[in-house]
Amino acid sequence: MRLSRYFLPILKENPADAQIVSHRLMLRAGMIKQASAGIYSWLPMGFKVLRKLENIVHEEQACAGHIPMLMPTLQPADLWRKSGRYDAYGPEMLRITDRHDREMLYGPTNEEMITDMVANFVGSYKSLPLTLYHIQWKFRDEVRPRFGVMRGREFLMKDGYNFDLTKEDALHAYNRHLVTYLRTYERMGLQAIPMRADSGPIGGDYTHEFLVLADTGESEVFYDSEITDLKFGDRAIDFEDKAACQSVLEEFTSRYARTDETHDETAFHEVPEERRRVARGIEVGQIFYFGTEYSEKMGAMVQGEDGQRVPLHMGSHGIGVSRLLGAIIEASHDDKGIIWPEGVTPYNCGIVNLKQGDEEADGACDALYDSLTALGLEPLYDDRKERAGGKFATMDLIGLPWRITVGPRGLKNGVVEVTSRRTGESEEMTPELAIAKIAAIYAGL
Ligand code: P5A
Repeated sequence: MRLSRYFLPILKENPADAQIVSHRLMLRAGMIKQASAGIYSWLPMGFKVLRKLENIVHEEQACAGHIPMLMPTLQPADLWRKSGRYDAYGPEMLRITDRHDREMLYGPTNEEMITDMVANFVGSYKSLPLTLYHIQWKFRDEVRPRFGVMRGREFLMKDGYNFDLTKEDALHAYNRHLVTYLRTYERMGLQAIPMRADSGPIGGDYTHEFLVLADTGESEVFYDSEITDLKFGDRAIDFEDKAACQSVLEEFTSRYARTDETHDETAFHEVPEERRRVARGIEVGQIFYFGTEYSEKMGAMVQGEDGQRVPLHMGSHGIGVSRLLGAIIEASHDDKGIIWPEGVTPYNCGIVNLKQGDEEADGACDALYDSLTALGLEPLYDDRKERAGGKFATMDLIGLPWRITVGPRGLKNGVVEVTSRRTGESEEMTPELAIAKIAAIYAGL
C-alpha cells in the first residue's frame, strides 16, 4: 500500500475524551472513529488488524476441528423466552420491534439461536461431538461504554458452542477450548492467563476467564506469580487426545489465579507471600461448561446408543476480538505509539523515502516495494512529499514492527537502513539483504 493513496486520518493532537493509552492511540493512528457511544467505524488500518485477529482465530479453531458458520445479529425474542433469558437479561439487551410488531433483539450472545438450530437438525448421538462457532457483531447496552473498543456496546466476538453426548465429552470440549485459546493469544503476542471466574448470566459451574495483565484493566485479579512463567509455545498437541488436553488444563490452571468475583483470601494465603500478586487485567475471553440447561429448555435432545432420548451437554466459549486490539496495544506501546507484534501487524514493514521525487530514491523504494510484495509480504510505503521527521513520527505512531529507510546518501553506498520499532536499533545493509531479513522474520508466522 502506498500511503499517498491510503485512507489514514491521523490525529496530531491527543483526543481529550480518551482516558487510556490504547483508546488514544487507536484514535490518533486513524484506526477507529466513534459513531456514537460505544459504537465505532473501523477505518482501514483498524479493520486490517481486526481481520488479522479473525484469521488467527479461524486458523486455531480449524486446528481443533471446530466448524465456522455465521448466524445473524438480529434474533427473535421468542427464542429467548424459551430459555427464560428474555426478561432476565434486563436493560443490557437492545430490543427492537419490526414493522409487523414482532419483537426482536440485537444478539448479545447466541446460545439460544444455536441450540434451537441443533435441536432442529441433530437427532442422533452419531452426529456428535459437534462444535460450531462464528465471529459476529454483538450488542450489549453497557451502562458505561468506555475505553474505546475495550468496553463497547457493539463489539466483535468469536463465540463457539459445543454439543456432546456426555459430561465427559463436554469437559473435553472445554479443555480443548482452553488449549486453542492459549495458542490463539500467544500468536497475537499476548500472555492471557486463564483464571477461575464467575459464570454470570451465561450460567454453569465450570468457567475460566482469560486475562491480559494491564494497569488499565477493568478486573482486579489475584494470582501466583509462577503462572506468568508458563508458555504454551510451539509444542504439538493432538486435540482428539483427551488426556493431553486435560493435562494442559491442569498445568495452566492448578496455581492460584482468580478474578475478584471468585477470590478467596484464605486460599490465596496458601501461596507463598513472595509469589502473591494483586493486579489488574483485561478479560479477552471466557469459556463455560453449563451442562444440559439450555438443551433441556430448547429441546436439544438426541437418541443415545441405547435408543433413549437424552439432552445434550453444552458449553460456550467466547473471544473478545475487537477488545483484543485494545488489549494488544495496552500491552505493547511506548511514548511514540503502537508497537505491533509481528503476528498481528497491519503491514509487515514500512518503507520511508527520505527524498521523494529523487529519481534514484524513488526507484529504489519502488524496487523494494515490488520485491517484498512479490514475496507475499505487505509493505506500507510512505511516498508522500513530507519531511523525514514527519514520516518517522507517522511510522512510530502506527507501530509497524520494521522500517526500511531509503535515502540518497545511503544509496550512494548501496545501502538502506532497517530499523526495529521495538528496540529502535538500526542496521545498514543492501536492499537485497533487507528484503531477505524481513522475509525471514515473517517466514514462520
Ligand atoms: C461465551 C461465548 C459469552 O458471551 N457466550 C458465547 C459466552 N461470554 S462473555 O464472557 O460474556 O463474552 C465473551 C468475551 O467478549 C468480550 N466482551 C466485550 N468486548 C468488548 N466490549 C464489550 N462490551 C464486551 N463484553 C464482552 C470479552 O472479551 C469477553 O470475554
